[in-house]
Amino acid sequence: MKIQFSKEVKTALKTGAPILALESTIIAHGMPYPDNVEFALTAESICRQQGVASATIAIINGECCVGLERPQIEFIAKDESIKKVSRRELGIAISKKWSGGTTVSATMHIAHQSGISVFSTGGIGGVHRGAKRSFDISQDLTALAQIPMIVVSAGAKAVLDLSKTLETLETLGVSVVGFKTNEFPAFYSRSSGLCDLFRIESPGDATHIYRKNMEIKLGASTLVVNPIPKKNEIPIGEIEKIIDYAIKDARIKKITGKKLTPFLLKEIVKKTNGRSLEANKALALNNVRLGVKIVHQLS
Ligand code: PSU
Ligand code: MN
Repeated sequence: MKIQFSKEVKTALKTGAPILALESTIIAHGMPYPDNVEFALTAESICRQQGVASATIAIINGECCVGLERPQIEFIAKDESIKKVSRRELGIAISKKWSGGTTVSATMHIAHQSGISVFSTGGIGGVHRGAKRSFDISQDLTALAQIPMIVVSAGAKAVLDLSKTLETLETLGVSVVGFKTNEFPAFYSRSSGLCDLFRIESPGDATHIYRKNMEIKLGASTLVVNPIPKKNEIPIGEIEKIIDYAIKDARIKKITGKKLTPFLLKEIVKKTNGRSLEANKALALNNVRLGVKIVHQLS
């Protein structure tokens, strides 16, 4: 697979230095400009300060880029025509020379092909509410089932059916562990009421389990779920009404498929006067911090 590496990532790959993969749909479609640039640059600087190469992954003019230069980040964050590229669309994006943010599934694919084993995101995609009718289940789940990496996320996005998402992760054989919790986090909130997770206490626990999963040739990812910091959380009771409202609005406006998640996130930012955006940034950066510690343990 042809991959364009940044200087930083190329050097790290050569010397075996620690690398953390980061995605770009969260930049292009998950947050508004200029918050998204600030977020992306902060995420990268957290990595660098801790001696980890930051590998933000995106498609630029049909090239798979691993590690972006600042103008490329600005481009992904600003350009209105940037696509949302999932794993099944990677070949199309390359063939048609698209520029696009890569989702969790596409980012995992490229990271794995690059030899990178740890990836931090905000919240994974999953089973949408109303999936009984719509069949809308994110490719993120199948990618987690098929690609053996460590993925750090604040649970799955709160707009989803979290209980069905967790059940599906089980069906697909994904090894889910809670970082200092036995409860599946609900993205903006720390609790979901789903309390059956295996709890780990340290980044070392995560890497030990991942190594064992690799030894037994599990094939699926080790998903480390990391709750949003207390000071940034929006209690589930408060956010739930707003999510319900946004989902109803999406139904009325007939927004489906890959447009649905970005639409819901945007509506929730509007309805919370930006509080959900601050929460989203905080939880994603918190996952970067944990990802960095995990990468260090691994190398
Ligand atoms: N985490 C965030 N914001 C986001 C995403 C994750 O905090 O926007 C993105 C990821 O790229 C994920 C995608 O793969 O949302 C899920 O989209 P869908 O539900 O269409 O599969
Ligand atoms: Mn979908």
